[in-house]
Amino acid sequence: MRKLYRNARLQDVDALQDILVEDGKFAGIAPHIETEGAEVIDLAGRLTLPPYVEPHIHLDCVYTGLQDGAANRSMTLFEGIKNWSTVKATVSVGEMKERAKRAIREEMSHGVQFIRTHVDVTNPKQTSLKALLELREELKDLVTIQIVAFPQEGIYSFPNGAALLEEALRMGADCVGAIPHYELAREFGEKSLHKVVELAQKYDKLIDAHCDETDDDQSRFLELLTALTYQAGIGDRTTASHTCSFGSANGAYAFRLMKTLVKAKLSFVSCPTENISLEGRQDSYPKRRGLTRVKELHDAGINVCFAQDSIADPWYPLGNGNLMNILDHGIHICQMMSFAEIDHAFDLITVNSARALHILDQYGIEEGKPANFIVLDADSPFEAIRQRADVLRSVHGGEELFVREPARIETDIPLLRADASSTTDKNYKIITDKA
Ligand code: 17E
Ligand code: FE2
Repeated sequence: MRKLYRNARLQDVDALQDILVEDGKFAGIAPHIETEGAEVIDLAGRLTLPPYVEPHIHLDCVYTGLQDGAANRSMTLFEGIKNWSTVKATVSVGEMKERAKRAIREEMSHGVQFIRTHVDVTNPKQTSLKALLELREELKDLVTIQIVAFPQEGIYSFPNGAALLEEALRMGADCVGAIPHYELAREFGEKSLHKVVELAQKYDKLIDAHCDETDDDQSRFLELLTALTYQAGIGDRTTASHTCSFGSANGAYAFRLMKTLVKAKLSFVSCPTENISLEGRQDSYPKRRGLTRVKELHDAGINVCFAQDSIADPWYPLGNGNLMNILDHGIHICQMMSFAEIDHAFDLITVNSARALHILDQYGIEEGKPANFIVLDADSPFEAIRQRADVLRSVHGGEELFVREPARIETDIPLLRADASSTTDKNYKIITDKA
C-alpha cells in the first residue's frame, strides 16, 4: 500500500513537501517525490501536523454531568467530586464503555490519535479501570490510550485507597496518579506522593498526578512531587497536572521552585477551559484565572501542554474534544499572544503532549515513523489558529481515519463569496501587507 501526499505545508519548513507513505510508515519526505503505482492525494499547501494528543481527560466521567442530580451547582472541584461519587456507585462497565467510546469518537473526529485518560480507582469494583482497559485493547489499532490509575477520593482518605491504587497497577494501568490537595490533611497528601513514587518504581510506571488543583497558595505539593521524582531519577517520567496553585504562588517562591523544575524535567498539563471555570470560585475581585504559570514554564524550557480534562461531567458542562478550542482558550488565558508564540502554539497540543506521554519514539512526521498526521484547513499555523481551522484529514498508521469537507456557505452576495473561501492564504497576505 503506497500513498503519495503532495504539497504538504509542514511546520517550520519553507518549501511544500511530498510525503510518501508505505506499509503504514513515512517512507519519504521531500520537495518532490516521483513514484509509480501510488495513490496520489494533493494536500494543496495545507498545514500538515503530527496528530493532536489529548494528554488529560477523565473518560470514565464523560456525559454523566448531564444526568439528573449530577449537575454541579457551586461549580467547584469539591462538589464535582461529591456528585461523581454518587454517580459511580451505580454505573456499569458496559454503560461506561459506551459513554467513553462516544467521547473518544468526538476527540478522534477533531484529529486526536493519542489519549491519556485518568480513571477513578477509588472504587472497590474497579468499574472505571475495567471499562477503559477493555477499550484500550479494542481500539488499539485506531487510537492509543494510556490509562492513569487515579485515586479520585484520595489514597489515604478513601478506605483502602492505597491497596486499590496498587491493584490497578497490577491490572494494567500505565501510570500512577494522585490527588494530594484533596487528602484530608497535608500530611496525608505528602504521604500519598511518597507512595506514588514508590509504586511507580516498583511497577515501572509513569506518574501523572493531579497536583494542587486549588487556588490555595499554601498548597505546595508540586514542590514535593518534583523533589521526590528528581531524586529518584524519574522526573522526566512524571507529569504534574493542573498545578493551579502555582499560578497563585508569590514570586520569590516561584523563582526558587522554577530552578528545581528545570532540573527535574517534569511535564506539565494545564486544562485552560476547566480551570478558568473551576478556580477563582472563592475570590471576589480581583478574581484569579486559576491556571498554572504556563507561559513562564514554557519560557523556562519546561515541557507544558494543554488538555480538555472534561466533557459534560460533574465538573464541567461543555467540551467536545476539539483541542483547537482548548488551545485558543489557553493562549488567551495564559497571554501567549505574540506572533512568535502563536506561530509555535501547536506544540502545546501536539509534540509537548507527546513528550508528556513518553511516545516521542513513535510520534512526528519523520521517515521511518508510523504515518500518523493530520491536515488542517489553513496554510500556516498562524492562520489555522486565527481561524480555529478544522482538521480535514486524519491519517493513522497510513490509514485514513476520516476526511472532512471544508465548511462553505451558500450566498449570492459577492462580498460574502470572497470571504467564503476556506483556504486562508489570501486573508493572511492581506493582513501582513497592511501591517
Ligand atoms: N477530577 C478532579 O479531581 N479534577 C478535575 N478537574 C476533574 C476530575 C475533571
Ligand atoms: Fe483532571
